[in-house]
Amino acid sequence: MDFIVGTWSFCYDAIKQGEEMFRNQTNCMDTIEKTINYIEEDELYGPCIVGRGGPPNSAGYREYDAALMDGATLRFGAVTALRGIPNAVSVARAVMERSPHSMLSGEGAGLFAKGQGFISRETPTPQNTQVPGGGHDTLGVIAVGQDRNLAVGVSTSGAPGKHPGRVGDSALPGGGLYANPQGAACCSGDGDEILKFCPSFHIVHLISQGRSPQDACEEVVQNIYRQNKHMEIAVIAADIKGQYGACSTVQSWTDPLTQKQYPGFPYVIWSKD
Ligand code: SD4
Repeated sequence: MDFIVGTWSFCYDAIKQGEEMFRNQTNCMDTIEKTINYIEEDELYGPCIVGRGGPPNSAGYREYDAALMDGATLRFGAVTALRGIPNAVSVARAVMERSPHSMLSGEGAGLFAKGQGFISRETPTPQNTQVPGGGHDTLGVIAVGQDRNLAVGVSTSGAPGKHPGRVGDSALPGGGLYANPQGAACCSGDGDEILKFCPSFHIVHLISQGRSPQDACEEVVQNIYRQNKHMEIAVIAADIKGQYGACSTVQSWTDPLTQKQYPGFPYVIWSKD
């Protein structure tokens, strides 16, 4: 890999853990899937809202949204409202690679996953979960490879206490993530609002027109902020030239492990140099 960029502080451990592998890894999809799986599988990261550690919906169980998109080919796979399978990004990848479809949802996504050998394993959900920053902790990862390709992936258990079947922005192409041959972007935040703005598509569109990722992120977040001053959104982006950017309306965040509060929106970058 040339570099990897991911949302939120918990991404640091996942990236650190895979560091040696990344140096020799050329496949962006493998890099993204492994990085996201690390957090999805770790209950320690409750109360962030990814995988096994995520908070339940209003009916008391977790439903996952996850997706992957490849920049060069626009290949895309997603699952939404998937129950009982925390490594949802791997199911999204299976949709992309082993089905004729791009997105599967709810019960149908679960049936597909079972058919592909994924094991349903619901773990107990925490009581009275306090999610830092109102629950905006979706994990998004962008990888840019030495072979000059790039890809993006996201995984979330979604807004805490959401209605069963609710789908947020995270797994929607153009909403929570997008990639084309020039750039990639993903979001975290209030998905019921974010999906109205297609921010990931907008950012990548601006990158395709020659804007830097930082510029593109700022323009899109400012544009959204002008229309809605109350929603939380955080975006990261990268381009094929190896530049990255980020912007957010997030005022502060709480470290899920230490419960300490910090200003702004944290993101993590790993670069081979
Ligand atoms: C959702 N966007 O389901 C997700 C939640 C989230 O950080 O934070 N994201 O609305």
